[in-house]
Amino acid sequence: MDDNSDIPVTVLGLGLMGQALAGAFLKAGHPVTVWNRTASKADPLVAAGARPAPTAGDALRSGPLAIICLTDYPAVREVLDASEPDGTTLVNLTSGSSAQAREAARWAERRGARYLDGAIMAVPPAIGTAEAVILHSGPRRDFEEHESTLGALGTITHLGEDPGLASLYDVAGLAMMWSILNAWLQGTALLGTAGVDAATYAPFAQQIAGVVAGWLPGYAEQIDRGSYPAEVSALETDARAMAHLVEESETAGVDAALPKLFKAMADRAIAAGHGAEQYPVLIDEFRNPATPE
Ligand code: FVH
Repeated sequence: MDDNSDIPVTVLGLGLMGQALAGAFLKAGHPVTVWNRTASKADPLVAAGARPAPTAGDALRSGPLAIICLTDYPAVREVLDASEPDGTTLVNLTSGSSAQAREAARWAERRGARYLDGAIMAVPPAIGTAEAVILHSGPRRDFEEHESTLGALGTITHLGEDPGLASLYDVAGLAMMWSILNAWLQGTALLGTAGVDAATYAPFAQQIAGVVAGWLPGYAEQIDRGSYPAEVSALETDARAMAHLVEESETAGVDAALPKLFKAMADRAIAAGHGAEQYPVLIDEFRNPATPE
């Protein structure tokens, strides 16, 4: 029971995630009002003590804090346009782009509501535990006012005043996740052609991922300084190893598109004179996309 469990909380949207969110607030002892387009989805939560609201507008009027978690931002606007959220602090945990988050914040301000955006970096079963990382962006005062209540959902963080930050961190985190998984699949497919099964390679891949993760703080310093002295390895050395990866993949009949992308970006940086610098110098290739041929 958190120390302000008498604060009422409204949850709009009772899909897989919304149900978990409402359940966590109930478990923390808050009075919870719920609304969902398909009303029957509220039934298990009502049985657990939640109050069902007949409309979203009625739900929003039931307290100072409303969590909304629908499929996408157009759905959020559809629901909120039909209600008067003035005075309520809206915490939008729907996935979307930073542009959609900033537009939603402007829309809420025009309607007299306070708006915090958020990105859930967890699956429904983790909600209510420390493993559930939830990133917030928007006015710090709104975050701080409701921090204790929102903390019932998991480990929450305020990233900054720009409402778009949570979405940007979300997609940046997904970029890390998919890049690591795709790189692991590339290696697994390659080793599979030599009879090495995925379970055998996985611990080696985990060890590599951990080593590379350790490099990030030092590489980040180089990027923020704009200076990339080759303390560990020069980009030209990396590019030669990338050529080996392309060659091995093509010889083994494994898709070489990802290795070729690595090599193409390194070759562009080398052609621009950065071959003797360290790997993070490639940030400039990401910041200045190559013009499509
Ligand atoms: N589930 C997960 O693991 C991920 C984890 C990371 C964050 N996502 C995002 O959370 C949003 C909701 O995801 P969800 O898994 O709860 O999605 P569904 O189970 O499909 O529920 C969708 C709810 O949205 C309602 N809804 C959709 N369109 C409308 C609309 N036009 N008007 C009103 N409500 C709408 C839907 O209502 P109903 O179909 O039950 O009547 C559900 O309540 C999402 O952004 C994920 O990316 C989850």
